[in-house]
Amino acid sequence: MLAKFAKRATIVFAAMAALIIAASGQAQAADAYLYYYDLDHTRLGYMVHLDAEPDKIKVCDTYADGYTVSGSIWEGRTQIGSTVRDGSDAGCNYGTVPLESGHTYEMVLCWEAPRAECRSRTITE
Ligand SMILES: [Ca+2]
Repeated sequence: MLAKFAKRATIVFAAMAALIIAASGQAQAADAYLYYYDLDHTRLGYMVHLDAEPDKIKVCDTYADGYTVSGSIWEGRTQIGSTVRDGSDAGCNYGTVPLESGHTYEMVLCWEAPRAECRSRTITE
């Protein structure tokens, strides 16, 4: 009888531990970074999705070359919020992006020089 109770208690505790892990994983804010390096491995800029309420993006130009960088968030072909640009002044620029939990988005960071490419990564809110 005691052994049976102990076994059942163990199962309950294991289930509770799993629940706690799942809950803390969901509640944990996870900021996502996207860096833009050129072919010489020079960092031209970066973008961060700040996983707060409301969600924000931070865009930073880190290379004084006369070109800005721009960051944006996309869900498929739909842009969420506005494009945030930053030049080579001090500090970074911010924008608010209304992201919904459970959705998958693309962070896109572009170097605004002629014929430059963009970098991107997927995030799940
Ligand atoms: Ca620049």
